[in-house]
Amino acid sequence: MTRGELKRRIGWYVLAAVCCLQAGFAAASGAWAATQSIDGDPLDIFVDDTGTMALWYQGVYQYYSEDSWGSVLMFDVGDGIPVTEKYGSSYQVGYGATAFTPVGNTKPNTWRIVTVMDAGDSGVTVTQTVDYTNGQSYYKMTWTITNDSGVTYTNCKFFHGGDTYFGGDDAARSYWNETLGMIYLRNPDVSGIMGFYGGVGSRADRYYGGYYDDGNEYAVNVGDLPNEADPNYIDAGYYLQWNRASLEPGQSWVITAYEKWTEAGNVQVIAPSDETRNAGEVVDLNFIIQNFQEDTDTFTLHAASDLGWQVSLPGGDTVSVDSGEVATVLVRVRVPSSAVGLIDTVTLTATSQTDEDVTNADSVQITCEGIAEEE
Ligand SMILES: [Ca+2]
Ligand SMILES: [Ca+2]
Repeated sequence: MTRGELKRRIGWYVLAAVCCLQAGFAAASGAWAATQSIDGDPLDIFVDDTGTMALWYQGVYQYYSEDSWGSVLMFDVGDGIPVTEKYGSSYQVGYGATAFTPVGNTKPNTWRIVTVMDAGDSGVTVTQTVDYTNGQSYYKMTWTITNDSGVTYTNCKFFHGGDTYFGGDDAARSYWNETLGMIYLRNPDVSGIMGFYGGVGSRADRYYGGYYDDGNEYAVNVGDLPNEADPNYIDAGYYLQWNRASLEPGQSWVITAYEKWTEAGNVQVIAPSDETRNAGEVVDLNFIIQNFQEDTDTFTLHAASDLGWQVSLPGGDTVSVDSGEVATVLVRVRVPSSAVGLIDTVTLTATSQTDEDVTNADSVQITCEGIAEEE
């Protein structure tokens, strides 16, 4: 499918999305029954009933044609020479995937969209949950892939990605951060970064950043991403891939991922994934500091907890980073024994010692579960 065809196909949807955003009302037409939306700030998120998504950050759409962002699931079936079945969101159908069969698309609360899709008549169901905490510059995606059939599927692969736009200018370059397992973009004149990464325990097995059409070919047709990010390619798309050897009857495969945006700046702070921990635990968080200036610089670090939990910087409160390079900064957080049920936000700020206007911050949420200690 060409971009023109794709654009015409979704034209009604885009128009409706924009109208809805501008008017600020919850649409109730028949055409809208299949799409759910989260009206937040700075993010607005739309999900259709095959899992294709549109998203605005600070009022600017972030994927080409506004909704070039979706999932692909494939697995092998049959003895002897197996047949690979490939299912995808409506966005990926143009590249050769069979569309997921919509089962349900609901909004259990203001900040969550749950989309249930069948992979044909295989008995495999994908439940995509999108969660957003209003005010944050990231959102969470959870895919629960359940095999309700009586047969085992092998060589299971799940992809999510598409054609990124980013920051009002379709001229983003892609990079890979090995520490965070994050594929990310820069659009130097207009933005900070836009990045996509697996959650705790869900690090992606493979990645791709570069020519958007190649990304779709790798995901849908080749069936493996090449572990490449091409920073020379402008107009990038990006993808992540997760693998699982088999999915047996009754088993579920749960994958989590986040996508995030940061403010423009020549230093970037990138937080790790959100964590859920028990009361009384010590959590070590590895933040990334990246220096996009032309010279080596030293940054002053400041870690803070919204709820006043004890935070420290075991490696010291400054870090020196060469031009274009990254450094890892450890932030240690002690979860109080009295914190059960609370969610804290921990923020690391880095500020240049040569130019205090070169500053950036990013945050991570720690959810405290577990049994409170006996008083
Ligand atoms: Ca909004
Ligand atoms: Ca692009």
